[in-house]
Amino acid sequence: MCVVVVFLLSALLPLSCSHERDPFAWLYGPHSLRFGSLQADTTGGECPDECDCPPSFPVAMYCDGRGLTAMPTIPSRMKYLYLQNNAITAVPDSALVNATNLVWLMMHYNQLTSDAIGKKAFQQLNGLERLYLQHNNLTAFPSNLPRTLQDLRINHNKIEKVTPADLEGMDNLTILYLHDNAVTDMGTSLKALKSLTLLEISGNKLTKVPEALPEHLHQLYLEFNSIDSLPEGFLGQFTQLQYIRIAHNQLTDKGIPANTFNVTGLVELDLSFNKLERIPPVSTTLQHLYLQANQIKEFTLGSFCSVVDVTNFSKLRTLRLDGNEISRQDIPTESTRCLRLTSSIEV
Ligand SMILES: *[C@@H]1O[C@H](CO)[C@@H](O)[C@H](O)[C@H]1NC(C)=O
Ligand SMILES: *[C@@H]1O[C@H](CO)[C@@H](O)[C@H](O)[C@H]1NC(C)=O
Ligand SMILES: *[C@@H]1O[C@H](CO)[C@@H](O)[C@H](O)[C@H]1NC(C)=O
Ligand SMILES: *[C@@H]1O[C@H](CO)[C@@H](O)[C@H](O)[C@H]1NC(C)=O
Ligand SMILES: CC(=O)N[C@H]1CO[C@H](CO)[C@@H](O)[C@@H]1O
Repeated sequence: MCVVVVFLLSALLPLSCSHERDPFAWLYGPHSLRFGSLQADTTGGECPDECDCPPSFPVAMYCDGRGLTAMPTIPSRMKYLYLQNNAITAVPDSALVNATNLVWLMMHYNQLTSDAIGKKAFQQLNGLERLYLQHNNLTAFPSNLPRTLQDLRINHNKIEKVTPADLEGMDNLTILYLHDNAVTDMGTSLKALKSLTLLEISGNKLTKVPEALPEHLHQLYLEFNSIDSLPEGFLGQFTQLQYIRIAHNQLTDKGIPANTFNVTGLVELDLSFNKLERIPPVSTTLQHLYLQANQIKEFTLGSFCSVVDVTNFSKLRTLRLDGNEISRQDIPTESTRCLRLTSSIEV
């Protein structure tokens, strides 16, 4: 169908038209890119042979999944650069010098090591908002990352340490994916991230909750670490936290200060696969509570409701208690007055 349309249109158009920027570029499939590139925008340099630069979207360059082992040359007009799924090993200081207009830089699934990234490689990218470096072989944060970043994904690497200098001044960073690294300590490095709403730091080697967490977090994911206790007043510092997951850690009752989770605003709390022996008190506003695979021996209705009447009842919808040391008989019948919205309690 498309082929017929293109054929008819080109037959009807005067020849001179084809010297202009091609108005029908959007009709060509990906296989026609070579043809399209005859009229391609070459502002700031030619498209390298190993990449595609669609004439219909002249500020994007697609070099993903082509077995590249080195950085291509990058025309300076490019804003969106796709380099993922290659075997690129290095980003020398000179590799991005002309790419100062980049807004997105996708480099996930490559073979980057920290030693092979120039100290100033990313420094001049003054408008960069998204940087994807996940699934590489990095052992440290690259130096001098642009402070303009909003979304930084550096998960699935081998990073052991995060320092304040790595993240300082990233006032607009809202998303940070750091999971599946080997981080043992972050010091106060997260403190400066005043816009951060999502912190994913599961699958590291943390033994405690990072200090100075940003107060505007909405989502905090700390699963698969070795955290055995939580700081006093831990959730009081957040004004907008809705989702917190601390599953697969070493939490014990002793490590959780009284009323830690009795805070309004929280929607989901995941404490599964820990070593809890009792149900911690939670706010009546909580909606989803995961406690499976702990060592809970008793069903304490008071953990959900301290009083029960027409207006005071738990808003809990999901309650998982399977894989503990209680059975259905341990749940008193009056629970239904408190847990009115809970569709089923899994034990
Ligand atoms: C940067 O641009 C200059 C001038 O156009 C060019 O000579 C050089 O090869 C470019 N460098 C890279 C790494 O693209
Ligand atoms: C990156 O790590 C993988 C898996 O650990 C390894 O096979 C590969 O050789 C490493 N690449 C470099 C460049 O170090
Ligand atoms: C953050 O965003 C604001 C508004 O777009 C901008 O003025 C400011 O320069 C940005 N800050 C950084 C560190 O890029
Ligand atoms: C939670 O805290 C409120 C006061 O902020 C208190 O009235 C309520 O009893 C507490 N809930 C539980 C289950 O301890
Ligand atoms: C203990 C408790 O939560 N009591 C509340 C019951 O509901 C009334 C009306 O909404 C509140 O004023 C009480 O604080």
